[in-house]
Amino acid sequence: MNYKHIIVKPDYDKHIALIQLNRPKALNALCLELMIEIKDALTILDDDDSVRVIILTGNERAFAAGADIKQMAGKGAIDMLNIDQFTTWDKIKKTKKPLIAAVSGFALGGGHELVMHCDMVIASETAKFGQPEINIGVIPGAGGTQRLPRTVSKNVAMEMVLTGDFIDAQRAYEVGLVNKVVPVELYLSETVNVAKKIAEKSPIAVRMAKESVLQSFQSSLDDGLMFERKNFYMCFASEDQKEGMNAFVEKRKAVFKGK
Ligand code: DAK
Repeated sequence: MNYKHIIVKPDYDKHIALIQLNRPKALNALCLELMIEIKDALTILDDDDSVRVIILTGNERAFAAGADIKQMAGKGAIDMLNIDQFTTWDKIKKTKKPLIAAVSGFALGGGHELVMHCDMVIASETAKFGQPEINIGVIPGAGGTQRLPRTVSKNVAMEMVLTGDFIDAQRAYEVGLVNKVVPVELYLSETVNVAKKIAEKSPIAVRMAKESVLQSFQSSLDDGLMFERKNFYMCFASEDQKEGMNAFVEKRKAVFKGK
């Protein structure tokens, strides 16, 4: 899997794939080509049965400092409409496997929106999160105004979106934007530790669980409960359910095959 703006390691660790954004000179700004590469890589990894968890990361200085402002600066509304970036972003949103962001340095604008497309976030102490689009005369365009208030409080979302101020890793942890903050030298290895735990579970149950949690953001409680119920029953169609419950009864560790 050779790309220009990202590095992809399908077997970074057992059942764990890694996508690393790789435009360091531009702080990993998300040019259109980079986003298409992420979409392509995710499509392949999501279909690869040997991959159970996907990690998305940048480098120590930046996860991503946002969409590429230099690429956007001269565009008009119809140009933006015709570029139709949502085909790309929607694919990221629909990734079936767990996506974990390993964030160090800047995660800003579209970079932060990309982080919010992930299912969990491990941050280095040096991470900085923000929606600074307001400083350049626009607003978030890849879900920031909608996902942020669903993740943190309305007031924190307003603060970030209206002032454009960055928040540091500790505050991001306190407001629920990240799962864990670790020293910078550990942010990737700690993400792998979390990914390993998930990779040992039944991939079918993991998929049902991810789908069900995400469904809670777009349905009433009763509709969501019905969705969960169907996914719960679906697990009983898997060999993994038999293996998991038999292993418990037999006092041994379950070995899940994703079948
Ligand atoms: N775009 C392009 N280049 C960028 C960039 C960006 N977002 N951020 C940084 N760079 C480049 C700088 O231009 C500089 O390049 P050279 O001048 O050396 O060629 C290099 O990265 C290093 O940056 P600095 O010299 O500025 O480094 P500093 O440490 O001084 O400052 C900074 C770091 C992150 C505070 C600063 O670079 C900065 O404020 N960057 C811009 C952050 C920002 O405003 N981000 C939001 C962009 S708007 C959509 C999807 C997504 C979006 C919209 C729609 N659809 C699906 C429709 C997203 C929009 C955005 O993200």
